[in-house]
Amino acid sequence: MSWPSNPGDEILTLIDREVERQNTTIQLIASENFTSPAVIKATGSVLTNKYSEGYPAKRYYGGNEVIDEVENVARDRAKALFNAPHANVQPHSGANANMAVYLALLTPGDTVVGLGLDQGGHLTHGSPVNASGKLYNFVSYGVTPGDERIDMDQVRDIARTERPKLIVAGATAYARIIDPQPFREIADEVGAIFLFDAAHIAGLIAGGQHPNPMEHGADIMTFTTHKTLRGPRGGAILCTEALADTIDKSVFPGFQGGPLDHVIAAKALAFAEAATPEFRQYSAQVVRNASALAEALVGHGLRLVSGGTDNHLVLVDLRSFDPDLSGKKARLALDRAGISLNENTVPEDPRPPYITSGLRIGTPAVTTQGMAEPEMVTVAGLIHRTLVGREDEAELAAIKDEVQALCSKFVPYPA
Ligand code: DSN
Repeated sequence: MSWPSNPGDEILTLIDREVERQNTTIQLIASENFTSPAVIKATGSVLTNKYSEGYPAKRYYGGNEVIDEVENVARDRAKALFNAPHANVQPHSGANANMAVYLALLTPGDTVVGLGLDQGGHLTHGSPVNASGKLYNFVSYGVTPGDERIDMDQVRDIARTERPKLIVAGATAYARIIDPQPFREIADEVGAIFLFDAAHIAGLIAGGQHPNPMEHGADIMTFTTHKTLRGPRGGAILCTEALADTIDKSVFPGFQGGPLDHVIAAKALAFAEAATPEFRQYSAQVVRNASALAEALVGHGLRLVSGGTDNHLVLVDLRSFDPDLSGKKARLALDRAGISLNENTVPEDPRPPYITSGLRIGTPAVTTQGMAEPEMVTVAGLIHRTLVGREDEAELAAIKDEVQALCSKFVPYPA
């Protein structure tokens, strides 16, 4: 047979351009990473051709003998990596993983407690614009105005008053360790189920840099596989044996159709990579790099929410640096200088989420490409120069040249 082929198709050209962009600019989006060639190979494999609704040995389609093995390997590796009794590796994303958990455990209108979006939480933790906030009665907790750490007294007070069915821990823009233990104690006191959303920090947990919620009382842990964990884009759910059947039924047939078998294969490869001593060193370096970046940014006069970081990211509050500089304006200038990151709300942000007063800066990707503390000092200097010189196109072009020179020493995907 002959396949249609158009080597000049603009999409192929665009893929080449994106490789070039990733190789020559600095990736500081805290939820991004560079995947290994093995992970990329699996996501581009013929496993994408298969339909396998159901679970291993319980499929609705024939020809799944290979896929069954793939999914079993992925589930076993996920369980081993996080010391979890049960794993579901089918969620297409972290948002789907969370939604599947809610649909499994809650009835519309039920009360749930979670970290507010403007305090560092996630859309799926009850934002009114998300299905979670539309279907369920989410009551938000936040960070303290003082040290800007999660206010556990508030979590306890809200839980005692609201008697939620579910308590959600986890964040997308929070730079500190989240101790699962006090959440467990509060959940026990009010009779709630405890979900830890480890989307951002799954790789840090696997690498021993953050307490493992599955070993500290979480009933369920959802996570994404593509952030600090450095796997393909996707989600997964870990849970106790008691919840396994309910969770599985909620993912399929409750919420999703056929699994993405090529992605499940890539997840399995990433789980194996994350179980190595090299990955442990990598995740320790992610944290050291974030600390070095934090210190250097503070040295340039930037205020960090909570004053620093324990994990893979820092959250910069731009208001004291320059009241006229929104997160959005800063991000657009940094884009022109070849530095990719995202604007982010800061606690009690007076600006709307589309504009914001903050920047979220993460080190997972730059650490994968081999950058260490000295480069973080350089990167902080380049960020500071960009913020100061944001109206000066010549300065931005000069910074972009320096960015390119730096990146040329740490090329993630050489030709
Ligand atoms: N988009 C993810 C992040 O950047 O944190 C959350 O969904």
